[in-house]
Amino acid sequence: MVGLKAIQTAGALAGLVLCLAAPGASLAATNLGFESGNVSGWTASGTGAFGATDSLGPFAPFEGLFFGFVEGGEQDVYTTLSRAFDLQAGDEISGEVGFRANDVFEDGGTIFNDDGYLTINGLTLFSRDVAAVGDFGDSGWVHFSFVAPTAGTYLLEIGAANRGDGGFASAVVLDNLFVPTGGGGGVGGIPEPQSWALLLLGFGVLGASLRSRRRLQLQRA
Ligand SMILES: [Ca+2]
Ligand SMILES: [Ca+2]
Repeated sequence: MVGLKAIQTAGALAGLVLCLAAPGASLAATNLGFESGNVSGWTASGTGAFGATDSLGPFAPFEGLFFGFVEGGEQDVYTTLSRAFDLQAGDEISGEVGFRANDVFEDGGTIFNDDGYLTINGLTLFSRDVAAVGDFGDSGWVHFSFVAPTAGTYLLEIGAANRGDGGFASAVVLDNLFVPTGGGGGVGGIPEPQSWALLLLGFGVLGASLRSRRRLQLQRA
């Protein structure tokens, strides 16, 4: 009887461990490289175009079949895509970003110096404008990386804006984003399907163990 009880206790503990481990389990964030063919998991703002594409001006995917992009819309308003990640101190985010100028710096005395950026928590890791890449020029894919100085939530954002008018929108492109395993929760992260499965498995093991213990107690009575 002692042996059986020990096994039941072990089962209950295993179930409990699974329960506790599930919500914070190390699960990778999905669609970091836009391979879903859309911006699932990302948040957009602004008045210009955004999305996942297989081609934009001179850009082809750095990785896979798709990459993300934002284009300027209304003059001086950034179109953005952003996403939050929970990181531990020392975790490193990296990826490829680029700027495609679809305008000229100056025409007839008017300046159309469209620009774009990539930031993490407001820190600029990439910034280009038409002046930097030339009329209808581009930066090519540029590698970036960021090491979290402390544990916390970090917001990665790309943005692009039209200058001088709202036409000939330039773009910022993003691909091959890498976030350390476990950074997928984001702000108020909802457990992903695998996480729920683990959670239910945990409850199941715990429940089965309690049921068999109850049966034993009934038999003894
Ligand atoms: Ca990709
Ligand atoms: Ca423009």
